[in-house]
Amino acid sequence: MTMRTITAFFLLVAMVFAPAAVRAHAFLDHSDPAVGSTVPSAPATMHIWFTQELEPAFSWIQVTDKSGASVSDGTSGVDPDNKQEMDIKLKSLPAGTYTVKWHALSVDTHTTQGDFTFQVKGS
Ligand SMILES: [Cu+2]
Repeated sequence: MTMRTITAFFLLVAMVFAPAAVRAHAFLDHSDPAVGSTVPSAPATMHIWFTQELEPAFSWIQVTDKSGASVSDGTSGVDPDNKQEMDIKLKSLPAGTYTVKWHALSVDTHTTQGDFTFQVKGS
């Protein structure tokens, strides 16, 4: 192959595979409680769903209160029955605002991360 043919070949390969790789990143799809929502009573578990399957060993989720202290009961991680879902069990939460931070390594080896808040209204 000539140099020009080789260059054209690699450009074609890049065009074919690049969009698929971008689509495959694990972004947050939705959560329960929902991103930015106010819930009437404390949820026992925070569930978040992603657009791609995750690598359990390199993906994590944490929930903290206003002072930055963890409110997890110690159990969190990728759901063994659904690798697009991470769950974290929560202590009994008083009314307040809570921050959820997540870090995900998708099966395509790209990492993504983000955070959001939700509020517990209390009685
Ligand atoms: Cu990716």
